[in-house]
Amino acid sequence: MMKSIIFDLDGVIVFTDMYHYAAWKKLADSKGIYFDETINNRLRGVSRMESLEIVLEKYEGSPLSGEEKAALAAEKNDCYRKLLSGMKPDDVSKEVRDTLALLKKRGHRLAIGSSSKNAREILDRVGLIDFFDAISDGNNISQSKPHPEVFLKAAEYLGVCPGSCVVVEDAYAGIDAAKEAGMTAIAVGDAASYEKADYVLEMFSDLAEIKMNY
Ligand code: B16
Ligand code: MG
Repeated sequence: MMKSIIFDLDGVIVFTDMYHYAAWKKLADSKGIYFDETINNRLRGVSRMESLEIVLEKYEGSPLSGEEKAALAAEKNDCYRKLLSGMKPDDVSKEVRDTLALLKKRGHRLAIGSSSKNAREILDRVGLIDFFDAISDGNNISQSKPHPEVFLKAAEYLGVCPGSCVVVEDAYAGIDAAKEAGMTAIAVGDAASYEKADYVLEMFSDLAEIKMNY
């Protein structure tokens, strides 16, 4: 039996964190809120509204209502989506594309497990939407990483049990979510230093070297 592989999107397949940064920075600057790349790193894998709460830790104005917060999140998302509109197939590296193709050819089922509500749009723009057998994203979950829901839903959509899934993640919260779901956690990028990961990838293509049948 081949393991199913669930990929986080931002930071693993594509690198939209610079767009998230630009959009949050624009919003923060317009409201006089201090924001930098260190704060942006804390937003990795975190839902939009939870990200806003982190950004607002530096807000010094009068308390904001739920409606005002929703408006701020919408403003950030409008800006982010404008930046996404320039994405194209070249935004996925040859290495990532070739590795996904190889894993698929070997018979692995592939899924996305992303906190983003824009995941389908991104996958569509980079021409990968048909590559995945299931997509679980910010639109089908009520609790975001480190809660395991997004990965458990991906397994459910694939019709496989969680124990037969491996997760590829760049965020600590995502590694925690994978372990909580009872899945094998493979770390890339920022998560590579996290001791809870079962495997660490130096390069995305190393994924093809890990034994993933059982
Ligand atoms: P959206 P991932 C996450 O994607 C991003 O890492 C995180 O920075 C973002 O806040 C979250 O998606 C929600 O994104 O505003 O597009 O719904 O890493 O889980 O693929
Ligand atoms: Mg990520």
